[in-house]
Amino acid sequence: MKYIAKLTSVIVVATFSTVALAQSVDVKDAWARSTVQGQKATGAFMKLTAKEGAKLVGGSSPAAGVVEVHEMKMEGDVMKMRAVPGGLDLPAGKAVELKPGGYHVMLMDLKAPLMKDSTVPLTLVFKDAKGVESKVELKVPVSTVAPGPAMQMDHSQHKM
Ligand SMILES: [Cu+2]
Repeated sequence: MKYIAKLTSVIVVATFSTVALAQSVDVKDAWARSTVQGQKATGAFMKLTAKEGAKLVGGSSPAAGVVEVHEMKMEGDVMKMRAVPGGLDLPAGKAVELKPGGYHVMLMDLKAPLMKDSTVPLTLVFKDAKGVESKVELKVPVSTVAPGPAMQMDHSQHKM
């Protein structure tokens, strides 16, 4: 119950788009896919721009037992996903998009379903070229499809 109270108070702070507290990596358009009862894993998606270049090496969330950086790839005609070895490269100044069907932040061992229109706290861990770690704390909006300008629904479902 304590956890829920905490969540409610931070929602007030979070604005419509995700607010990143660190300056080194810019996070835009973050969202996490909602889950149903019994579902143990889901993905979080966003656009990341590292001004000086960095790597997304991991994350954590009070809502999930395990957070990993994943990629999806077609192998033959099977879609497979796996942890990105060594982390996801973020070239300096270039926006890298994490999206359904591609790179994503995988939330596993979920403690409760992620309800549509709620938010999930997510901490991303980055490493710069010198190997120095930095963290970005997010309140990621939970949605069934990628939120976006106008009606992008058809497109986002296509990409799955
Ligand atoms: Cu995954």
